[in-house]
Amino acid sequence: MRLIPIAAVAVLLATVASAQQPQAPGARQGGPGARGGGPFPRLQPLPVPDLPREFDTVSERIRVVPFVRNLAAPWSMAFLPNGDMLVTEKVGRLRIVRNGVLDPQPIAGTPQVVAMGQGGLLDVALHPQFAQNGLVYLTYSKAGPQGNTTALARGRFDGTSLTGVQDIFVADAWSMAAFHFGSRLAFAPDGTLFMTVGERNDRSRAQDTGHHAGKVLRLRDDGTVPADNPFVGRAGFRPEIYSYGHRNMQGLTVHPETGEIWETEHGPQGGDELNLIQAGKNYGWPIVTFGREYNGSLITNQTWREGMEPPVTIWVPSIALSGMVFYTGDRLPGWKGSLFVGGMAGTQLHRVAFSEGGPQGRESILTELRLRVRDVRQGPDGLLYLAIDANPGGAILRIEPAAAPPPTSALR
Ligand SMILES: [Ca+2]
Repeated sequence: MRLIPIAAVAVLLATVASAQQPQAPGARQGGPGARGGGPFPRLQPLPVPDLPREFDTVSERIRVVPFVRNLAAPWSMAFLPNGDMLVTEKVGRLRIVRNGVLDPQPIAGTPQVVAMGQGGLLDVALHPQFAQNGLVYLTYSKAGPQGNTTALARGRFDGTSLTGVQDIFVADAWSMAAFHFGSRLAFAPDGTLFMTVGERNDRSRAQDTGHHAGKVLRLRDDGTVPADNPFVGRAGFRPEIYSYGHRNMQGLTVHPETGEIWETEHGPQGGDELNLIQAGKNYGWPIVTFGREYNGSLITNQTWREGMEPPVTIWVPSIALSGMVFYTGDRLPGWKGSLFVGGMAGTQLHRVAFSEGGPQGRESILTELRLRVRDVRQGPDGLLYLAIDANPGGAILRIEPAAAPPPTSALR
């Protein structure tokens, strides 16, 4: 087990990029045994283990403990100031875990969601002054005359139920199908709220700045537009847009020291991206990508273009990146400063280690468990919590330190 140096990843990228130029010798459209159509098949996920298990990783020996069971497709987690945890279930319920025990009764007052395909009740975030105002933010798939879209609702949590829940932003990202909703939330240090909206599996929308699909949005805490957004007042741009050219962004987090906005998004077959989000930038989809169509054919032969922001790093094949967090705790000191991101189809927790110069290496963790990791968050106890996407059988796992980490050799 070793950390894959980023330099090696860059070589891999170059290899992949050249392989994606004109068809390699022997490569064919279809061919014997080719099935075409859907994504390349993966091994079936396994059930969440009943008992704690220990694993060696590069910098930590860890114990993985089942924390909460019997959830239906948990999508996101948020820790309350008292240590209790809110959990969204994609099927449309908001749950609460008090002192490690799941309340059998869902929290009342949540919006009616379209629980279909990739849609449902999605992210949950607390207002930065939650302790004073009790405000909880939820993203969800909302039905309307034009099909469904991604909406942001806000309500006040009184410890038992949500009251006064109302939509404070409804994205103009309508579709009759139930694909690519986004929609992660993250509050920036200045109190503005970032929200991702996927391109609804209609890739032409990602470059069309006349609506919200395929965009990272920046809102005030009441859902209105901050006056200093990059495209305010510019013709042809929705004023909520902060960056564009995105596909389906399933992870979003704010760096705890720099305040930078980091985002993950799903490529098609290959080309999952980690992006550093900057105001007004174009992130390229579908003009540039490291991914291919699910039948293996090219989407574009360009992986980079002047004026478009390249990803910080990519995953080929895709692992279906999900929620993420920069680890800042003291309980797992070897992981301090690393970015952790879930992998769903790739059934893993993925670590991106950083040094002063930037991302330094990557490591796949918990592949042995073969679980779809939908979200990862740091608890107030300095431990990591993983939401495992299964229905039935969804769960929250906790990662604790075990014994000393194994000896590792220096990277070459
Ligand atoms: Ca991109």
